Amino acid sequence: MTNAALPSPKRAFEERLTHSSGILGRPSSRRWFLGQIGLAGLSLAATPAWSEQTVKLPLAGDPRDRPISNDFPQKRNVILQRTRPPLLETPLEAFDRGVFTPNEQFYVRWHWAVIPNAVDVGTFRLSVRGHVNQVLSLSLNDLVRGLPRVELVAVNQCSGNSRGDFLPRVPGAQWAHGAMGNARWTGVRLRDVLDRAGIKSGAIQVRFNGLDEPVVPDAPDFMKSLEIDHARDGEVMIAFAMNGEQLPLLNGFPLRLVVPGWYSTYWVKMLSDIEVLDKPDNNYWMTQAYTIPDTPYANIAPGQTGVKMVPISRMVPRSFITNITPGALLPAGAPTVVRGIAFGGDTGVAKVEFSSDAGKSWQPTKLGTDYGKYSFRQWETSFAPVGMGNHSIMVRCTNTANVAQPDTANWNNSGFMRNVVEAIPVAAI
Ligand SMILES: Nc1nc2c(c(=O)[nH]1)N[C@H]1C(S)=C(S)[C@@H](COP(=O)(O)O)O[C@H]1N2
Ligand SMILES: [Mo]
Repeated sequence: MTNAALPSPKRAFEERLTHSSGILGRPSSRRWFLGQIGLAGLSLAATPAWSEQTVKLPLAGDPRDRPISNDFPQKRNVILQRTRPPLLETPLEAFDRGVFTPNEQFYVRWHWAVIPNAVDVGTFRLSVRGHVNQVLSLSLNDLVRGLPRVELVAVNQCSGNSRGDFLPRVPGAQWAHGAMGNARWTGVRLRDVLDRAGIKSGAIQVRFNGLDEPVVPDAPDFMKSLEIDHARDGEVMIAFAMNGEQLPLLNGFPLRLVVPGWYSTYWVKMLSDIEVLDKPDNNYWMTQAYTIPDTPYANIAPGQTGVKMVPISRMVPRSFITNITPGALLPAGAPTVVRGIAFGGDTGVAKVEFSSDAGKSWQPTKLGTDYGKYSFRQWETSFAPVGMGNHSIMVRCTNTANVAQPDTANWNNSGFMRNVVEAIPVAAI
């Protein structure tokens, strides 16, 4: 068989999406099949059979030990933070292996535990309604075949990434740095979908809802909204693939919103309903949860009250050393390669600098391939630790808007938006 006779990956992907009856029966569609099986493994994970292997997270407080889990569908070697709803963290070494975070190690975060076990790709519909000229009910086929396809590499980061480093400590998932990931997203422009429905004048926001539901009836369903101009900026997309494969169920199969440069709370998963609003969305998830102090770096003093709060939005620059972990022993006087990843937040990476003397002096690093302004960017340099003993190594990203990471840590009650220059203690021997 010649290569030309093989279906292209794109074609094969379309076939998986459009032949729903054949999907379950066709062994060649194994990945898609897994998406159908869904969360069957979740009930198993509720019994503590997982904890043979653990990881020690370099957090400010206990517990630092976390199990490594293989008990969730389509996930392997992830750090278990919580079982129901699933909170799974990406181990740091996944970020050292490449600029794209593998789907099976991509972190997972849900607010409510009622998540469909499976989604039938044949009957699934995305509704577009509200302040529109024409209500739409779109099948996956309509989206995949009927609209221009777009692709974008972007970092998905939880607002509370690195919350475990907040001092004084704050409640919420005690994430280390692995509540983030970088992927190539494939889908359609939200704008194209909205234009097909036709937005009526007077529309001000667009609200997104997924198939997950609260565990008790009066709890607020998870929904997020964007301003109409943001929703129509041509960058916000409805993704149906991630790193060239269908979305893992736990990352939002079959559709999720991608809001480049914005914290992932807006990246609504299992997206099934889009409502154009002519009034501001005052739902709990917009006005109570995911708000930050309206101060530089969302920073306040612990205990400070009377602070104006605003919805969290754009991300800020961050960078990480991925090949040297806290407490590492390095050869004194000999060159050591140091590398990692950086991202600019809501814009690209301009430069990444490295310090081996706790921030007194900085050296430039070499940047890796540029996959676009919303992507991780790899960086690398080398240094020779001067003298034996303890050192603090650091890395600092400056983005293309000339915003650099701060050298003191922010603090707020929710543990949001950490982006301080991180210090890694090492010893030269
Ligand atoms: N439907 C739905 N979408 C959601 C959420 C949710 O609870 N339900 N959580 C949001 C938050 S706060 C985060 S951090 C991201 C996590 O995305 P991931 O699980 O794909 O990493 O999903 C976002 N989208
Ligand atoms: Mo989040």
